[in-house]
Amino acid sequence: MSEAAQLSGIVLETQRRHSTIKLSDGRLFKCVTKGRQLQVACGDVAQISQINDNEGVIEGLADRTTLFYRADAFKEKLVAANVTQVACIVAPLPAYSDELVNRWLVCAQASGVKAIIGLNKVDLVEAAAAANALAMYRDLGYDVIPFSAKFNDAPMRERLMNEHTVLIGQSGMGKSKLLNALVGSEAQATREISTALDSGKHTTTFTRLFELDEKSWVIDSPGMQVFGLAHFSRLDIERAFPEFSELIGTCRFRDCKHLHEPNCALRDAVAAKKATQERLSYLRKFCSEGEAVPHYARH
Ligand SMILES: Nc1nc2c(ncn2[C@@H]2O[C@H](COP(=O)(O)OP(=O)(O)OP(=O)(O)O)[C@@H](O)[C@H]2O)c(=O)[nH]1
Ligand SMILES: [Mg+2]
Ligand SMILES: [Zn+2]
Repeated sequence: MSEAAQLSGIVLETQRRHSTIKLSDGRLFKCVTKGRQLQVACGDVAQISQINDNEGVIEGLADRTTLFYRADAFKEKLVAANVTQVACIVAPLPAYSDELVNRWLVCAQASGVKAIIGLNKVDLVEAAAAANALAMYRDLGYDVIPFSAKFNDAPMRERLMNEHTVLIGQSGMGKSKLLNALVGSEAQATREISTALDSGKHTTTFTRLFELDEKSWVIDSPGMQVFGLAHFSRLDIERAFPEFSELIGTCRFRDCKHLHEPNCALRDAVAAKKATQERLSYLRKFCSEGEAVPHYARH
């Protein structure tokens, strides 16, 4: 391999086989990925060979500390590599999906990544009800951080320092607005809610990494309406529910699906008000989706 192939840098942006890489000296390279096997994600550290001053070829990727991605029976979609935390961004308006929040929390937990919940738009009167609804996540051990990307991003900013974070959430929650507040410029386009909802389109169309300082970076991602967990086994998912994880394996039947089986430890926990029916329903739903996936689609 030539000496030039020793160059390595962080992936700021990637679309199919085209990526933008930033070297540690600040130089930017537009790169194509070599071969069809390699899947590159924002946050990856790529080894590149140089074609000229600003173009290169991605030859390989450094080992990842973490990989956050979604998958259904047919395909997987990488979201971010090497993140230390996932920040689920929700807002009172437009209304957020509680099920999606649960999917992200489970995905983060099963991927070994810390998750936090950012409640944006606390300047709106509707925020109080949203804060009440989110209190249950605090009881489960997740930090819920109320903030306003428009008027006061400080509570969130504080949580992003010295971390590698991916902002994740539905369209219109204010991820890009937060990103812009953090970097102090209109780096990412944002759109008024009414127009965003009317058009049914997402404002941010691809994932992008932004550095806050030497130790901190944040990835802004497009709004997501679906988030499959097909890459996890039943056990991975069961263990990703903190209130149920220690009970797994203690049901009367070893292969208990926690539906109608007698002496189910999870249902007993719900009956004893140590866990909620909603969370048990999510656990059942996420597990059954995984089991519907043909075996060959799994790794
Ligand atoms: N009132 C209020 N509005 C906000 C706040 N933060 C963001 N918004 C508005 O919410 C709308 C959506 O913001 P975006 O940042 O584009 O949302 P997004 O999550 O990036 O959406 P996608 O890119 O489609 O995923 C815009 O109209 C913002 O002005 C806030 O703190 N308060
Ligand atoms: Mg956006
Ligand atoms: Zn059970």
